[in-house]
Amino acid sequence: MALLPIVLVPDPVLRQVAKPVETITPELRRLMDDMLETMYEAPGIGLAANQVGRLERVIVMDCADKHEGEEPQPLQMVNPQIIASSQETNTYNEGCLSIPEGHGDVVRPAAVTLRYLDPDGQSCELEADGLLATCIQHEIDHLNGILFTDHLSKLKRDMVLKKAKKIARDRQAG
Ligand code: K1U
Ligand code: ZN
Repeated sequence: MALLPIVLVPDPVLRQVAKPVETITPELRRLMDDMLETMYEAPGIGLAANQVGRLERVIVMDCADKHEGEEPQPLQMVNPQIIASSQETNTYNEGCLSIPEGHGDVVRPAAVTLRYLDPDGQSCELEADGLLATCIQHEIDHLNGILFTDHLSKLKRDMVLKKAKKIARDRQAG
């Protein structure tokens, strides 16, 4: 497995819409394994293909609470689709591995039902709530070229992105 570079704002790939996967190949499975390794190393709880410069509709996640001693719960999803969302909402202070040091309160449906293919091409359905539901929606937003900052007020969005872009520039300058 390999660590992949994580793309930072304002890279245009973060604003592109990823394309549905037609065939799950060994190369795509390798990509998802590399994404999981990259996510764990970051560290993060989710990662979408756009964030490693790829435009296939794949996401990976692990929302297990390690501080509570939970076992790892890695998820690799191909062509994820939300098929139902709750009326009830939840607010979570989200971060993003592509927006260095950026955080903001985002309101989203508290629970979602998701359909996706697993790495073996099996069709799966998952009902999620809590942090997993938030993370799923954040990652599917990435596949649609949407960042969590798009859900914030203009004032907060501009502040978060200005700071993140400066950090990204400084990191690139070494
Ligand atoms: O997609 C991403 O940018 C990853 C992002 C996912 C996410 C975080 C919070 C709410 C929704 C989605 C992250 O993983 S940011 C880092 C993070 O949240 C974290 C890092 C270490 C331990 C626990 C959480
Ligand atoms: Zn993100």
